Amino acid sequence: MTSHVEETLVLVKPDGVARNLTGQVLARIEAKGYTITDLRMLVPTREMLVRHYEEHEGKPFFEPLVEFMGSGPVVAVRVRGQRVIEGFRSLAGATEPTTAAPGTIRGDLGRDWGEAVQKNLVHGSDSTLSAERELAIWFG
Ligand code: IDP
Ligand code: MG
Repeated sequence: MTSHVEETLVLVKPDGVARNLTGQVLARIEAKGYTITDLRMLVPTREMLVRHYEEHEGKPFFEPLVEFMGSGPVVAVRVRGQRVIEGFRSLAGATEPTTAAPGTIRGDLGRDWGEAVQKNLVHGSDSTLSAERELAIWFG
């Protein structure tokens, strides 16, 4: 069997930190069996966020997204495991918390607040390329 041990970037977004859900997110990652290999809390700069979300530049939710992500502390987590990139995306659930499946972080803990940006508690890298790029932004 092929080994795909890899690392992903997880962010507990400002809504997750403000709602005191950081522990629950970390607990779900650990309970699943993945390993947290680095972690930091910071208020990201606009420059970091524009780089992080470069694929979304020009979309109607881009400015609200950057503003929201810079509105308070974020917990950045480096997570390691076999197929963890795909595995954490599955734990996080769909982008829209209203329809994210129950059992997922977004489905269990999130909801729509009627704002220009979906506040959905967590970010997870979506590919090995994104993970490497994003980990460099958040952990240098
Ligand atoms: P993902 O976080 O599930 O990978 P992306 O499409 O990469 O979703 O979008 C990045 C973030 O931008 C989402 O997590 C969400 O906070 C926000 N977002 C994405 N699409 C929309 C939208 O259509 N309306 C409002 N906010 C959105
Ligand atoms: Mg994404």
